[in-house]
Amino acid sequence: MASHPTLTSSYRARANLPTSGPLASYLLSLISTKQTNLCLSADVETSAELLQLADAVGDSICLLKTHCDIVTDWTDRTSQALREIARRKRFLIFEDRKFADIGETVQKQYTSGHHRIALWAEITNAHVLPGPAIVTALEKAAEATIAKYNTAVHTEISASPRTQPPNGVDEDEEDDTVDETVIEPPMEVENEERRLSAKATDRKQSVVSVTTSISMRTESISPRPDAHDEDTFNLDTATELLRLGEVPFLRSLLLLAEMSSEGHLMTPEYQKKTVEIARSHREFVMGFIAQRSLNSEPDDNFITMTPGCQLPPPGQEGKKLGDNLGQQYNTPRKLILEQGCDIIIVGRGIVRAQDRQSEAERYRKAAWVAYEERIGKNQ
Ligand code: 5BU
Repeated sequence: MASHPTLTSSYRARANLPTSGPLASYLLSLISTKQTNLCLSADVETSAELLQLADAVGDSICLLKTHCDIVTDWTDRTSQALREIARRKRFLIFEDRKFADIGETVQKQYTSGHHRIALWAEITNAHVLPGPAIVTALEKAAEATIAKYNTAVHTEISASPRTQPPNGVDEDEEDDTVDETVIEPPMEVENEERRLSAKATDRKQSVVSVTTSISMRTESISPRPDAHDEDTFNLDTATELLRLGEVPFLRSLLLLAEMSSEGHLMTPEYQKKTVEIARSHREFVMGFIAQRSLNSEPDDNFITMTPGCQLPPPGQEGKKLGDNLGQQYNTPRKLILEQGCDIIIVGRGIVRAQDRQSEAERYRKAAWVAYEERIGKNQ
């Protein structure tokens, strides 16, 4: 594998590069703070199991990957509850939707329908098979979603008659009689404590149930987490997470450049074109799904996320693993250390374990040790 500076840089150093978009920067900082480059692929079929899994494994992951269309009873409540766990356990959500249609259609698939992915998943992915317009279309839809959200929050805050309370609802400010001219954020939250309705500024300015969630979300709109010195990093994780702040309400895309399945048709030529498309959308495209790092130009700082990862059972080290349906597995060490990948994506390796929480920790440690070895530990 050709050497590239991103292969030997720490996640934190990469977070602070100008080539990291704001969400990528946040994710890299989060990885560094939580010391986890593990993404859980939560391929379960009910909302209850999804939420239980997210809660059990949340501390060990930087990212949770969903296939919302395999959850039989998915509703807006599922996404709301998942977001709440993500906020509490601090991880990002990645819907593995693999868009692959014309621009007009993917915009609708991304923002509408039963799942309304753009409202709750910070990250999604796309094939570039239809050509580069798929990226432009998704980027526009993402921008519209963010703008709508920011307008809703901004209107909410500016409609407030006085300074927003630092924490929690100020009961005195509530006026339940006002429910006209409701401005809904894109994520409609039914929870009583998270009422986001605001009335127009030309009306009596007394409503506005400004809640904790609003104040935190508003702060998170700030584009980039603060850069820290490497040596402030001995503070404990909780303090660091507080300092990092909430996940910003932003959206980003991964391009599929190389699949893990046997005999996939993504040739080196296709991959090359995929990287070129990513380079012309650096703000929106944070990286690739691939089996190796594709960073090659000086400005490349793409994040490589890699499915097809399992630890072999004891005694079977070195054996080629698969699932008899085309999936091919590599170890965290091979993917992170030898192939230069940044985040391992693990599904059944964790989901089918008896103790998912401790198995997730085993994967987290294996991938983290491989990363430390790659960058030369004491950096
Ligand atoms: P597994 O149980 O660890 O094999 O699950 C892998 C997950 O990653 C699963 O959700 C797949 O849909 C997903 N995946 C993959 O396995 N290979 C790929 O190339 C891509 C996604 Br893209």
